[in-house]
Amino acid sequence: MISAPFTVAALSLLGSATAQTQYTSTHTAAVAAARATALTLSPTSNIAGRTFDRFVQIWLENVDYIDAIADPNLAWLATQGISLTNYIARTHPSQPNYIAVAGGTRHGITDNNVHRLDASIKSVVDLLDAGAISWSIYQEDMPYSGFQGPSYNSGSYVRKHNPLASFDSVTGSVTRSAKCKNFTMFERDLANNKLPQWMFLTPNMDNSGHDTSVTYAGKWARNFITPLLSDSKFNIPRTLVMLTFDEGSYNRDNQVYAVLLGSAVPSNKKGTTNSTSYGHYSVLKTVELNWNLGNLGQNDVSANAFF
Ligand SMILES: *[C@@H]1O[C@H](CO)[C@@H](O)[C@H](O)[C@H]1NC(C)=O
Ligand SMILES: *[C@H]1O[C@@H](CO)[C@H](O)[C@@H](O)[C@@H]1NC(C)=O
Repeated sequence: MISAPFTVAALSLLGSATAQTQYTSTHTAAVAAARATALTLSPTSNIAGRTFDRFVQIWLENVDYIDAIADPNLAWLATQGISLTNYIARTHPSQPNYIAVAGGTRHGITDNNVHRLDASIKSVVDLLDAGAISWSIYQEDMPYSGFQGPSYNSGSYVRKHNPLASFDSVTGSVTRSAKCKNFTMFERDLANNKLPQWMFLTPNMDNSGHDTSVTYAGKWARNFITPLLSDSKFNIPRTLVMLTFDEGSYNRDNQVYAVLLGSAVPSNKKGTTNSTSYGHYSVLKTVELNWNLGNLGQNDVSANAFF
């Protein structure tokens, strides 16, 4: 179970009393020390879902639907799955969209600043844990599992794009923090056949398109996802992958590209479109119905599910 050197010091560093006051230093020595002790967990499970047995979200940044679907690589990916042509992001700027998909509401957050949501506030991982569905998030360029700082590596990792970092119910838990990992751990978990049933991937600020362009993000997404779709350790039977954007530009209606990929998409649905009204709360609702997890009592309750 425990795949990293694990000491009592690591436990106390992440104890709930010190949630979000430890593990934030980006100084070289502090990072090296934390890397050596931070608990990392790679749980797996095998609970059959109604429509899929594995769910993977990959979020890109800040492009309107019409510009994303005009990109050749994103357009090609759309032909490999079901394109949701009426998917509206929740709000602007980035962070409340990530909070929304994890929490079923923005919890009043309207900016990209560091926020801490009280430990009593639940997120999707409370539902997953109660249902014994293994989960992990993978944040590219995060220095080690459970890092809580606002950014790292000259801002290529940012907390505002981390869906769970604002929830004290996650950061105050040693075992939950140990499942907030980086892309090194994604590659390792993939190679070791240790990917969970639910995962969320955030590419870094270049690969997500935030600091680059839709062309850059489209190339990255196609190059990253295509080999995964033919990897039997990733695209296991009944795998659903959703590629989307956190938000559009400020100039339009916040409609974003959203495509469903993976082995859970029936072959006769590949290359089709679906114009049902969806958004970030639909993602929660879909996962809740799939594994019969109940709900968070927020906007997830009334959202349309994908299936
Ligand atoms: C990713 O996280 C692991 C586990 O904490 C750590 O050992 C590794 O050095 C990190 N990778 C990078 C590139 O920072
Ligand atoms: C989208 O369309 C609606 C209405 O026809 C169906 O009920 C959904 O099952 C369908 N969903 C997907 C992912 O294609």
